[in-house]
Amino acid sequence: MRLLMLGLGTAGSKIADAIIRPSGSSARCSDLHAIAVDNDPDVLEHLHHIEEEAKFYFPKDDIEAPELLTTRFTIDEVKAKLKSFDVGTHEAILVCAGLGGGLISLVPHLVAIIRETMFEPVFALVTIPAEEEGETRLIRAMKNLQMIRSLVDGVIIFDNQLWLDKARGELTDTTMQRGTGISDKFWLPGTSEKESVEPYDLVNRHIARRIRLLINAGEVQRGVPQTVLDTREILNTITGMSFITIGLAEEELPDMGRMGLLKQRNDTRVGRHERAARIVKLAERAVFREISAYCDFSTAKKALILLSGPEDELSMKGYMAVRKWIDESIDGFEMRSGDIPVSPRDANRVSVLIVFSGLRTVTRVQDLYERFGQKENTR
Ligand SMILES: Nc1nc2c(ncn2[C@@H]2O[C@H](COP(=O)(O)OP(=O)(O)O)[C@@H](O)[C@H]2O)c(=O)[nH]1
Ligand SMILES: [Mg+2]
Repeated sequence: MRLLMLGLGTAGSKIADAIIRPSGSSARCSDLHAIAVDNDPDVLEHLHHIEEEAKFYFPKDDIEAPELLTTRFTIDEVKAKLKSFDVGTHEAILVCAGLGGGLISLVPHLVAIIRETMFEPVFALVTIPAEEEGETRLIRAMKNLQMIRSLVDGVIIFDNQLWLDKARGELTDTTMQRGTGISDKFWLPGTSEKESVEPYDLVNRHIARRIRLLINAGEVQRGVPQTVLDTREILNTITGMSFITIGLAEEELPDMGRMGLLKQRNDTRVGRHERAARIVKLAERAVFREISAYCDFSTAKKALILLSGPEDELSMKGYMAVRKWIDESIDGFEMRSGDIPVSPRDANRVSVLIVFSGLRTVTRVQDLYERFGQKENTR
């Protein structure tokens, strides 16, 4: 998918940078562009993959005062950058931002500018703050979520609480078993290992992996998929669909040296069963544990299932079982699915990605409304 990302604030910029980062078999994608806007020059400096001329500094105090000339000044710069792309260069726009932050206040201005010049759908990718950030931020996040929901064609929600907990757990595990490099453990081929990985960096990688798989699905693949998913179908699943969540579970396969043995085993009845069961278990994990934000997916209007991995491992039986399960579980009738066969040399793991859209709410947002809805009205 030809995607233009707009990263606002620290969270948004870092997430956009993580998405655009070349990884493993998928080299830097020329169809992917990102712009970053932040009030922290240090953050902008440390974005490694977004081009220098696509980074914009925005003075901190000016955000709340869009009428200020200095505010207009930066907005105009961003506008010029947006207009520098030829008409039709992109198929969708993704605005990334942390709901508890300040730069998210620019969304109305920026979305208006995008709508002036582009007809493509505009989505938001947002993070809900963690509990430790305090009540004020949580309340602001709820207000911002309402604001953003009415402006864009769909909101992909990531819950920082859920993902920070996971990231901290993963980092503790890795420190305990020194020797396995972080990059191996988190499947970051081709990246030089950092001295210390911040929990947020890991969260951003989890976010990026989900988005990258989704946008790469619509591309021409090397293998021949049994069911092709094109960009149009992916966009159809999420456009006009309010809240969206994305689950992803992956399993590494035994290493290459044993592939021959593995292949023999695959051809047996037990092997076939195991491959099907793996797909089903991964799908369950994607939905119940590794989802961007917990939600009651029985309220989803649409869903999308994407399998990827070495061709021999993508069990048709498992795939059909997952399709049936999701189809029967969601409220709506629109379910799409497809697969991306990859060469075992490129990626020796099986992934199951599931998107739910048209959700009325997600569990954590519902919880925040129940706790703070009253206060929000009185503030
Ligand atoms: N996932 C993720 N969330 C972040 C990151 N940095 C900050 N956040 C979250 O985003 C919210 C907004 O922070 P920030 O982006 O710095 O706000 P801004 O720069 O003022 O727009 C915070 O309340 C955090 O919940 C990050 O790197 N990754
Ligand atoms: Mg910031």
